[in-house]
Amino acid sequence: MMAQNKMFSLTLLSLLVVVPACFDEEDDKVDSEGSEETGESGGEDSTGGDDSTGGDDSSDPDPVEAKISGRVEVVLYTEGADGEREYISYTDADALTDYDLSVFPFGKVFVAAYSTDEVGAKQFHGDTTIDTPSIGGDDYSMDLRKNDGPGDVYVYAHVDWYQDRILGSWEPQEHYGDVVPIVEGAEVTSIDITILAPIPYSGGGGSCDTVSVSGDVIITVSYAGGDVATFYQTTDGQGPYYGAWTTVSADGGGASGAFSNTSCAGVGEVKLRGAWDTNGNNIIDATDRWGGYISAPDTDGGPITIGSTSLTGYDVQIPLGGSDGFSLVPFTRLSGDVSLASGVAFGDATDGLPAGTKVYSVALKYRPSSEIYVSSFKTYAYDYDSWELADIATDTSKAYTLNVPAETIVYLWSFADTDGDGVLNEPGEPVAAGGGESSGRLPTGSSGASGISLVLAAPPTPSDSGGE
Ligand SMILES: [Ca+2]
Ligand SMILES: [Ca+2]
Ligand SMILES: [Ca+2]
Repeated sequence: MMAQNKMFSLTLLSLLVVVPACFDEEDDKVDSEGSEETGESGGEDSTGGDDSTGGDDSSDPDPVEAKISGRVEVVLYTEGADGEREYISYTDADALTDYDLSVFPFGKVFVAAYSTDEVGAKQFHGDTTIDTPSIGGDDYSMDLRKNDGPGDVYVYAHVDWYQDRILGSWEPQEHYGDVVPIVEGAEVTSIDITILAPIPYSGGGGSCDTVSVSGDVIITVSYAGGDVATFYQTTDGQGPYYGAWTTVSADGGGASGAFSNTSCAGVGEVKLRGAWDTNGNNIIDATDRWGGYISAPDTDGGPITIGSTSLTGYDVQIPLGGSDGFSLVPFTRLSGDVSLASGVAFGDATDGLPAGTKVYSVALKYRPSSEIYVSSFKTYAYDYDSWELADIATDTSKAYTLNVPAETIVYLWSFADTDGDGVLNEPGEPVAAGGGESSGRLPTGSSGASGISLVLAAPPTPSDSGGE
């Protein structure tokens, strides 16, 4: 394994889905496909001759432009002695770390909208960067251009937890909990995302003998500014480790510069990667141009092995083939049904729930420890369903479906708010934990889970006939 002084063993790690190079089409020039509809004339539109009238021009859909806005907040968690995620405020976390948590302790927050094409490749349609995020969250707004026409997009946010200006696969990220439909001219608001982040790590890495890997970074496409980061990834694409930044200079049709990365000796087999800050937001993100170590021009050199001596002459080419960036973690779904342990209808006169009850099924971000306020679901929950008793009185079960991030931990619960005060898990109020553990802990995996029954235990019976 790798020298771990910067590695967190948290399960932020994402499933590594390859992100092929499908970046920034709209930046400079419109390249080949997706020609413009934006009045620019220009594009040779081969196929159909004259515009206007045309009628059945059945080819590609017209690009659409839209705007998405919302708010991103980074909230903290800590892990209890039993390894369960627990909510912690910045103020309380301040006492546990050397960092000053009276100010936002992490780097920039990147927000992007993307969809996946028929072969699973991610296509980015818009992005924005919050340069100086705040405790308590920040508003964002981004313009989208979707060259493949109307359709659904995913919106996600990613924070530079390590402040190395490279967004990594294990840095906290979160998707908005549903797809966002995009049509021409749409202005979609309230796409709010809460990123769950571990409190800053204050342990220092130990010292070690260091070695370096050096060579040239070569950008082989038209260069219009922006620095390059070189770094290591594990052979399955997680990282970065040991990033270094290089300034490159225009050179022929592209750009080049010398880089050197220093790491502990004996790191072992890694991928040497390079990424160019194409969009100029001063961090490496999913929409930038990525590349890697080459053994010859345009030839992927494969993994390198970092042992006890420094390596020289290792060139990095950007872009390189279908070089992937890092994974994005889409959401998945948890589903099942909620019922009463007594097996009767929710509104059953003797063993059902009292009038005015509201029933919830919720995927929490933290282990519930005491009362939970519905009003704080925005912070505490990934998603929830709820029902008024009056609407489900004759049902014996209700199906729920919750959108949750893939490859994370959720705490799946059902609550019956029998006094309808918006405070759940109060003494005497029925609860049910999903996932087979008393905490309701449930790894979401890559594809979620279905058929999870949440059985609300022992509804308090009106004290006339002490049931069972
Ligand atoms: Ca980072
Ligand atoms: Ca960038
Ligand atoms: Ca209550």
